[in-house]
Amino acid sequence: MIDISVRENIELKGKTVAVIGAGKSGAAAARLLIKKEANALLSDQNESPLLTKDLSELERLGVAMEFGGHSEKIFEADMMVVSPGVPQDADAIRCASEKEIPVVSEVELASWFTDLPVVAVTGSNGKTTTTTMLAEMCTRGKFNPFLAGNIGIPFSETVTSTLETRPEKGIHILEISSFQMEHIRHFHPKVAVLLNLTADHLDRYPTVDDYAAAKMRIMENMTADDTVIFNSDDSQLSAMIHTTAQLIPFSLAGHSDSLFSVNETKIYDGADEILIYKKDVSLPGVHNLTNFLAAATACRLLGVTVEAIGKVMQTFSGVPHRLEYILTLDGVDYYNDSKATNIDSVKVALDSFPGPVILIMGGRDKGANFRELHPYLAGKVKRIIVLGEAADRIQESLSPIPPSTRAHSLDSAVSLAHDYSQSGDTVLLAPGCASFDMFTNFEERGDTFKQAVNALESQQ
Ligand code: UMA
Ligand code: ADP
Repeated sequence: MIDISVRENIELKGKTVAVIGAGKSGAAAARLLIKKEANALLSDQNESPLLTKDLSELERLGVAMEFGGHSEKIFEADMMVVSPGVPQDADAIRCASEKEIPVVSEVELASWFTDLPVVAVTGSNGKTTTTTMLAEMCTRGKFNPFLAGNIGIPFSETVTSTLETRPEKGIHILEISSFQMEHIRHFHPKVAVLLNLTADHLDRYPTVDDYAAAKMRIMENMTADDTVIFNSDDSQLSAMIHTTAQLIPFSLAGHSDSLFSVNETKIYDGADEILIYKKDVSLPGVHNLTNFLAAATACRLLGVTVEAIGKVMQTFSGVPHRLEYILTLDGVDYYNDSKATNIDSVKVALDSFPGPVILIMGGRDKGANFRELHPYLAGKVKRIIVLGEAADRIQESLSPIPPSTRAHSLDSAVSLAHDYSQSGDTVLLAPGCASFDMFTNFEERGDTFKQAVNALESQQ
């Protein structure tokens, strides 16, 4: 077995490490292990998890692989690395623990091999947006940020890229999910950014408390030399914070310890100088102001200038599929919020527009309580167009106010929205559901929506 009790003494050379899950994280972890002269065994329950390109590259590097099930070989390993998608109660993990094989997450493994500072962002909503804002502010502030984590780039991949040369002003900016925190031991961000906490992933965790506890492990190894930046407007989140690290709040409501303050029209920096007029902030929605404050607070702490921060607030173009502006046609604005896959993100999307809104909703039902949307629809949403597996339940929960229409494809939903709209309206795709009933993922759903909207323009 590998002794992982002291980070600095961990030695992988010549040891065998089983990597469970051969998605992006597993493949990147295997590459890192080979760099560290370990023997990597990549194991997946699925028959063909990897792309052919990855497969042949890993074969060339000497990674042993088994697909279509986990064999007994994984229990002969000296350590186990787990991909985020593998649940804690999976047989492979339970048995390894019984056999006292050390089990670590992919993010934990990667963290052993970098001394660059880590800024880690977590929360139930807004992680990708805030992480991307942060990286852009860091770049403008002359840092060399390495963006990774749940955003789609495994931490092991960026760490491997920094192994040989320690990049000047390098900094890891990580989007962190609850899954990635499940098997940490030493993972230790210099700065943790906590955005918000609402129920999510209840298909993986028995209770909301279990989900929250996994997320809050981000602070587990932080000390008085580190900083936790948190949204003090979120009382549920604030109540979960127990740490010896320094605490810096950010707040729209106002907090005496926050580095920025906000009034009706402006955002001020610590010196009470105007940082930016709200009307000049590049993204719509109060939630995006919160995301900007979170990113700005982390960046001030790192030494990024207020000028650089203000500039990004003004020019940041957003992340595709998150309240993404597409075009204006006949005076109607079209927005793609395909990543709004839960009720909270639909609420913030609706809060971002004065109305009237034509809302396109539906997809795979995750059991959400659509009735919670009633107060957000009233007086604002003039019609809902529903589609997908959740269509009936949405109609039952929300009708008769506002009126709703059933569409059988996203293309026809766009065309119906166009027919119902008039100048001054906003057409918003904010499904409040997963995409898997009709699409491979939320990106494909958003792209289909954008194509249909662009087609409307070219038909004119
Ligand atoms: N598997 C096994 N044995 C098991 C269970 C699963 O072998 O007992 C295998 C599956 O067959 C599959 C692999 O494990 O081939 C799945 O691994 P994975 O889902 O971790 O795949 P990755 O491609 O490595 O993606 C992961 C994250 N996935 C999840 O957290 C589910 C990606 O987040 C992340 O971008 C990526 O690592 C890079 O860090 C995705 C996600 O949906 C986007 N995240 C959740 C979210 O945002 O809500 C948390
Ligand atoms: P995550 O990475 O946490 O899923 P994203 O930045 O991808 O977050 O955004 C997911 C959805 O949540 C989008 O619909 C987006 O408009 C919405 N959203 C973004 N920031 C916030 C926030 N601070 N609070 C609530 N919803 C948000």
